Amino acid sequence: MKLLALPSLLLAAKLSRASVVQPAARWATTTTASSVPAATAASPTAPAASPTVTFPAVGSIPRDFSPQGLEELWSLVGSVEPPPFTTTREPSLPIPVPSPPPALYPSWYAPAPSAIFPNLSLPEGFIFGVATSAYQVEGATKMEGKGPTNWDWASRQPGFIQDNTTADITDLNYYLYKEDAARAAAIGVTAHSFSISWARIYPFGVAGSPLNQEGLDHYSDVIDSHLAVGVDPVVTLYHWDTPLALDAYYGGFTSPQIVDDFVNYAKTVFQAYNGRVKTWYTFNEPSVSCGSTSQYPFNASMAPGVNISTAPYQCAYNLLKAHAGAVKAFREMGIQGEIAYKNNDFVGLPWRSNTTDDIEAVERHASFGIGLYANPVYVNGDWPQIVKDTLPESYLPRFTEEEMADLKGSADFFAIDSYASQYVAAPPSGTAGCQANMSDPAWPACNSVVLYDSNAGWAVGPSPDPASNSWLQATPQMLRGYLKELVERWPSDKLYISEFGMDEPYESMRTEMFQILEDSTTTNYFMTNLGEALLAIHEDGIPLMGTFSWGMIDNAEWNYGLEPKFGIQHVNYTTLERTYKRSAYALCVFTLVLCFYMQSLTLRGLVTLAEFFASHGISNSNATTV
Ligand code: GBH
Repeated sequence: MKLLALPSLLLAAKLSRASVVQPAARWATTTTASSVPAATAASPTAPAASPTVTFPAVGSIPRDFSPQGLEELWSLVGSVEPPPFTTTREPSLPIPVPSPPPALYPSWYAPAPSAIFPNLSLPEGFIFGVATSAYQVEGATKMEGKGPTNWDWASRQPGFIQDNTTADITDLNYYLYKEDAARAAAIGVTAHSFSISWARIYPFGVAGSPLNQEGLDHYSDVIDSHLAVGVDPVVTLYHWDTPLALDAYYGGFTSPQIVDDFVNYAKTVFQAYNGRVKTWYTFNEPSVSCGSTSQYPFNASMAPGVNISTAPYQCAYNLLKAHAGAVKAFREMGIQGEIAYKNNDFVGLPWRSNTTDDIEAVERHASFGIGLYANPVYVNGDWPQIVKDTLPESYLPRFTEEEMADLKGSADFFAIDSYASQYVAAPPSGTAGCQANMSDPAWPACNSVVLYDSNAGWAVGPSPDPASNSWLQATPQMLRGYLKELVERWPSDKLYISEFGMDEPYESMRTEMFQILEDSTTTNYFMTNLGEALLAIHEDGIPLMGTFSWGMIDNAEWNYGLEPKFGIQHVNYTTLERTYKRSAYALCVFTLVLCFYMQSLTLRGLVTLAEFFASHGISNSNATTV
């Protein structure tokens, strides 16, 4: 199997790989189907490959909440590129939606799903959402009183962002949110899941520090602008961007001090937007951000007594308490709507189905990948047993009875960023041997993800852009089993796919718009996953009530920069113009032009349109022509 030719990957610690979750499937160094892949070969975090960064010693920066104090924090970041304009742009309405593309395949090759799924409809109130996050789309990094964040700082550290871009401007959604909301509405999207940047609300992060009214007003208008076009705002409080002040003051999420500061921020936001936002998330994918605390360059700031081995687990403990505290406040304040956090990762299938150790590896993967956060919240208030059996208390603090009581039930539904589900294998030393040996390279999770089968070495599914090759594949055939495992292990009455999507292979290498917009791999990813989701609802009884496609627009993909293209809309980074890709059309559900398109492409039959429209209270005879 061909190795990726991306040597800088080794340097630029991939944030997602940095996850504590699992030492990742290395893309195979061999196709020998029966050999177990090395667990953590060439770790991107290898100290030799990580340039050193300078960050002031934790606690050495005084808590100076004056404008000069803020400038001092910004000086840690360095210069920031100013946006090309600094006022909110009013879109001209209606948004033009060009005629849809022709069918992807001849009908003998891709039969209409309506023929395959007769009379299946989506449940009433099903949400067709899109998703983004503040750092990835907003830009306007230093505008309107915002404080610097960990990512504003990290994106300037040597070798960290693979394509050397920053997110200083990215999509400039900070000034273009009205247009983005209207463009989402124009293709039938019913909700937009976005995040609020904590440092725009509290530039210094801490409770008792100055509130930035401009930031609070900004998101208020973002929310109103969505409501005005019929797109429900779904708000995440933390999508990996910590106010840099908190890293400087006490080491961010590796310090217990973060708990009160997060709850203070959460309360401010709840109060401000109560009644207008109906679905809330405290955290996005906590295992990823906690995993990154021990990774370059974020490991430059850790709380006293915390080291790179313990940081992810100290973070998990603090973050869960922050989550529980925010949810407690949410309920005490009588805030309307529902709240949860966004899970990531999957349970997976044993790589060698008849191998006990791979079956055990799946359990370890589930426990370390999802259970570390989801067991406390959805099961019993406590860490998974496998995790407790592996990690001593010096790594992973144990919860008090009171903490457990606060955690248990601290979510109203279950949200999963269900990008892919793959195989899981035991490490070469075996799960038991690995668990007992703290110096095993696969310790503590002691499993690895494998992206190809154990028989002939075939991929689990089509590959994304090479930038995401290390973890992502289109795996729709795994989705039903994946969702069943989630519901069985972490019971809830309602499930959302809070993110799913794919970066179109090689899109960044293309220059012609007609080629860029033809994102057929991504289109197939969405259509096949949605078809399986529909079957999961009907045949497996999964209480799935919404899906959120990542991303609403192309955006800054963390340490990969602007290169990978996850958007269902293209963004021209010179003009900032957005253009719908094929995948956006395929996802559309409401607009009549596009429903017409649905007759000719894969989304047709995903629902019986007449039923779908009726269940949404939309009566239009054109809608019944399918
Ligand atoms: C989401 O996370 C993010 O929420 C979003 O911001 C991002 O833009 C989007 O995905 C696309 O990447 O390297 O084998 O250790 C993606 C989920 C979870 C993917 C952790 C990588 C680690 C796998 N990520 N996962 S591995």
